[in-house]
Amino acid sequence: PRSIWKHGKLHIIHENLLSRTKYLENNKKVRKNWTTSWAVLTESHLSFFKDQKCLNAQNIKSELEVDLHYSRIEANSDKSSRKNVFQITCYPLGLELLCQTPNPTDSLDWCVRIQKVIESLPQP
Ligand code: I3P
Repeated sequence: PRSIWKHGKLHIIHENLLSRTKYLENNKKVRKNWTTSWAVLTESHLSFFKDQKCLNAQNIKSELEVDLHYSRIEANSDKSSRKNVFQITCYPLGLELLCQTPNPTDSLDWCVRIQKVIESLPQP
């Protein structure tokens, strides 16, 4: 998707494996389906790719892309029995995403970085 490119280059702030599931879609609760894929944080988006190799492709295609302009992050979530879960709410999509890492430090690291991106963007 074009939106994660800047001056023809993908400006990656952070990337790593990240587990995720949708919790709400179009403001409706959906059945959880946890998947682990390659997550990429840029200056405006959090995008998920099947694997790291996908980023080398000509027509780079993400599985899911969250516009952080209209998003909020919470470092904890009571919506899962799993550990190290944080939650991203994206208003235009009516989307709530739960994200998880095996390690608490990595989870907090994602949160801090994503929060910084959100704060750097103009808020509606
Ligand atoms: C769900 C699945 C999820 C689990 C969820 C279950 O069952 O086990 O992993 O969420 O718990 O309902 P199913 O596969 O039948 O959809 P967590 O792993 O986040 O706990 P929940 O009902 O408490 O949301």
